[in-house]
Amino acid sequence: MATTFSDIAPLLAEQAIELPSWAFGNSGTRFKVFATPGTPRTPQEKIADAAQVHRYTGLAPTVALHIPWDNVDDYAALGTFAKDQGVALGTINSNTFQDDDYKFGALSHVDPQIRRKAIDHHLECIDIMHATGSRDLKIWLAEGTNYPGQGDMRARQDRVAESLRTIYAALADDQRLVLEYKFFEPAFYHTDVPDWGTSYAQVAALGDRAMVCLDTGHHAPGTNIEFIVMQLLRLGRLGSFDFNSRFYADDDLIVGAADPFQLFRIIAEVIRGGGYANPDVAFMLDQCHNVEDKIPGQIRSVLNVQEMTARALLLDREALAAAEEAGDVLGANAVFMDAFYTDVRPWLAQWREGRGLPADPFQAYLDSGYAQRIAEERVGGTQASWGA
Ligand code: PSV
Ligand code: MN
Ligand code: MN
Repeated sequence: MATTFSDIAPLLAEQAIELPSWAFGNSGTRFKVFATPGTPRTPQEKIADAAQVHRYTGLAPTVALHIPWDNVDDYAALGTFAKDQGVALGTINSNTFQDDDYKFGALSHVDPQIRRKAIDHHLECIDIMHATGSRDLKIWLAEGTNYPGQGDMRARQDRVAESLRTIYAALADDQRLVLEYKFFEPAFYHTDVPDWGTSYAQVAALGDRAMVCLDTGHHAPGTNIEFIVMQLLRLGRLGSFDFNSRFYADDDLIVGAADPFQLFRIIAEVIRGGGYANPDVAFMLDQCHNVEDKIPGQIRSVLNVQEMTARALLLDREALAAAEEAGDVLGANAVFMDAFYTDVRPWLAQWREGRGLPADPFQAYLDSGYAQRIAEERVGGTQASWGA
């Protein structure tokens, strides 16, 4: 029997998407960062903005922090502040890419003292996780080389493994390490964790609470990302997503903007593999809003994820399986495409209203006057930016 909207309603109610604190700061390219009035100046203001997204969509109950960009004296108090705003603090992201010492690597550096410094930064992040009640430590390594021969790739890999072992050993039993991969940038010849296979090999050597983070923008163009999703779920190591979209490289644009069909295919595979509404697989955004307003940009993003999730949940799996088994190539593809082409927006609007949310969260936010208020109130101080 075909899946209906009422069948999927309870599953949709379970959706939770984590927002990155850095999405609320100003960002840009190496050519120019355009500032926006009302941009947060403190971690508290970023959290307050993130809470607006949750308030109008009901989809974004947690906010990820980036250390040291979100440094505060009292993280437990920051957690209480978040709670008062209606959200909770989530993943803690480490940062080993903005210190001169890390020019030639951090966890992979040849100098044991620099490796130690990078490891200690992660131990500090774990302390913060204790104060915030965060489960996940997310590590993205900006290390690698620019020229063949510049470094010994094998020795670097071994040093990353050893450093990760030390960090993993410091986690509490209910905490996880999530290792992100990226095939280029800032290093351009090789990166030390370039692909899901390397991330998998590294985390598998650590233990059950080490997982892979899949950032949708971190693959070569044309990569079949849903295949990677399938494989990591199959191996029990898909820990989280960093959702965003891209036309060219790591563009960090609004998820579902560049290729909604790819987002649909990814989420369909998550559902197929038991990763949907499964706390083991965290849905997060990793985006920057260079020219669009940030809060509406995040609202649009979580709604895009919700819409593609609804479509993917509507996929008639029985009909699909029957067509697949019968070797009915076009029939199977038609079942798949039917779900993708279903316009779920009118139904989602109604469903939201039934749950006490605005039918159109985007418009409700624009009408709320919040943007005008923060533009007036947040004068003086330094606006946050991606990187501060
Ligand atoms: C850099 O590519 C990056 O976008 C990674 O995806 C991290 O998740 C993020 O920055 C924050 O460190
Ligand atoms: Mn990322
Ligand atoms: Mn990235």
